[in-house]
Amino acid sequence: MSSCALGHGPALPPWPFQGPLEPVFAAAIEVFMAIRTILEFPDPRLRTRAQTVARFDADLHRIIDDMLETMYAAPGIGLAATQVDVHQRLVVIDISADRADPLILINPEILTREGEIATEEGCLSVPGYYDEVKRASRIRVRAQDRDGNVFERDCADLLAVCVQHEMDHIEGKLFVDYISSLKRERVRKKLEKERKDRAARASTARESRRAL
Ligand code: K1U
Ligand code: ZN
Repeated sequence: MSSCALGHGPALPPWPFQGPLEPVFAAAIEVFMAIRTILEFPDPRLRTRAQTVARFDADLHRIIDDMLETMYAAPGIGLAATQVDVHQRLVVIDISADRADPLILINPEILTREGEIATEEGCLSVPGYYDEVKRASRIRVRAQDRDGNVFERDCADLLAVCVQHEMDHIEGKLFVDYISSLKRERVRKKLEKERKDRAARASTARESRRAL
């Protein structure tokens, strides 16, 4: 790791940050900005089936707040805990235009499904890829809120699609599982190449800083 010119610690990486950061900077960003790293396909951790949330405490509230901040910053209209490597049954959603109407679903269950809707979906864990997926157009969901209170909600259209997409994440399922294996393999190769290129650029940048 290169040092700061005053000898107080590691030198700041060039802005904008690209690729993996030195652990000390990644930790500082997590503490001060609470934006968590989103796992990308084909990371095997995205295939984990999440555990039931049992404790509605300050740790859970911290994860929820970080997930909301991460979703708004991405930007996205939803985020599942699995995507930030937290394997608990927790999702956050906000499809509102003013980005000020968050819906938090803990231990969600779909009680009823009706109709069908085909939507062009995206995923923060599959950046740059969009494809049509057919899902139920109206669902009734039962979940718990951040304090553990049980509630039920009817969801339609984009909200219904988003809830189903996020609930797939906590089962370890991705929207690319609904497309052909040929397309999925193409997406996997492209994202693997982008990840390797990013890592190589970060390594070159580290070497250059060391040489200074
Ligand atoms: O789970 C995720 O990865 C988030 C994903 C949710 C989703 C999108 C589309 C259909 C179903 C579920 C996203 O938010 S992708 C980004 C996106 O759709 C968007 C971003 C900014 C403004 C509007 C939409
Ligand atoms: Zn997703």
